[in-house]
Amino acid sequence: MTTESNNSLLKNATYISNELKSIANKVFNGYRISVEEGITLFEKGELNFLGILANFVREKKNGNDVYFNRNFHIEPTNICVFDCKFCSYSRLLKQKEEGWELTIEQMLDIVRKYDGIPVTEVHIVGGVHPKMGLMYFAELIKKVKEIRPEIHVKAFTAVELDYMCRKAKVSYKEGLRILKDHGQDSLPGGGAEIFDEVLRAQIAGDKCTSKEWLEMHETAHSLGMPSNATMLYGHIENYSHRIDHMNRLRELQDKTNGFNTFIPLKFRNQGNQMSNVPEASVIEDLKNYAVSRIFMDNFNHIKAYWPMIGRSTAQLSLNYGVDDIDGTIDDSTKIYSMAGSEEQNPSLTTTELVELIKQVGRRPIERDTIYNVVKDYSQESVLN
Ligand code: V47
Ligand code: SF4
Repeated sequence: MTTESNNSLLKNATYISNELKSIANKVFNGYRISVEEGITLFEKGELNFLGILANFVREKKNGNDVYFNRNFHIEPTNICVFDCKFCSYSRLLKQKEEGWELTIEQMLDIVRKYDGIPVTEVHIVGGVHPKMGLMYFAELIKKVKEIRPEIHVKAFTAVELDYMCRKAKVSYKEGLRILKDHGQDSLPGGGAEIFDEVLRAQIAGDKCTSKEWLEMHETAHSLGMPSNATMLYGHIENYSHRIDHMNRLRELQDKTNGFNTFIPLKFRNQGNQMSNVPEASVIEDLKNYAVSRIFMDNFNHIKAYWPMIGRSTAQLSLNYGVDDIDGTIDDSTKIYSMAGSEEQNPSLTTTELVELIKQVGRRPIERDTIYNVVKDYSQESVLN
């Protein structure tokens, strides 16, 4: 729909309040909405109204394209010095027998398993192990690159990096420089959780602060390492907390333009200390994607992490602002399966992922980590 047709549709819609109409006007005319307006959208915007706005922004930025990439995950360990209340995955060092610790050789075997398979990215994230330090991981990355020189290494959340730098007694800049020199290309978006300091203290007590998370990403961007950003939602936060979180990211993006994508992560409540907190509904998930798309006007992409929300909601999300459904993953990403994700053994072949996108009338585009087009699958009839 054009801006004009959207504007006239709204003008005549008597059931939409003037307050919402004025926000819609801003969106259709390309203006940024304020923090207050973001909260109003969450509180008063009905799902279909939000969907029209979010889809307008989504199609303006990314047309009919839906991105995915071919990647695999390495989770070095689930031993963690922290004890986030929402985490179902981590084990303390004293519970070592319930956890895992991969050796460098075991991790390199995972890389070798993909010999001859055209993956473009390896995603390395795990618990914060007290004995796996900066130089250990720098060596790992160097060896990964020796096996697969062209692969993009997206590794370590700001939480893991903050701990590594502290232990090694180096600044964020020095630590990231060492990892970059050993072959790390970018940072994933994890560890952001919710930036509000009061809530963060309650659910993610002693790990790096919001300020430190943002500083790590700012430093990475200054070194030419792009990153992603996440937000854990649907737990004890309210709408103001969500918009505050997004606003801090929007402000940093204005400064650095180093974020590739924003990934809302739905809180799952199985097997953790917050199992008493009910999970958000699918309607809430879609509202959250839509408001994220509308509010985060300087982020090019909004990603739905399909193993977490499941294939059907991932398909629906493509009409509510999402333009990326992450990767074809055929190993077990345990951080979600242990928390009760929709997909217990997340695995989709490229053919299945392409079909999932085509089924809802969008164009499947395989991308690399920084959104270069690897292959346009929209015209493919026989898929590999
Ligand atoms: O920071 C942990 C989340 C994150 C639960 O950058 C949970 O491309 C829901 O950040 N319910 C780590 N979420 C994973 C992550 C990620 C995932 C996919 C792609 C990218 C990317 C990054 O997982 C943690 C935390 O927010 N998490 N436990 C749970 N119970
Ligand atoms: Fe450790 Fe990350 Fe789990 Fe927190 S979310 S306990 S930092 S693995």
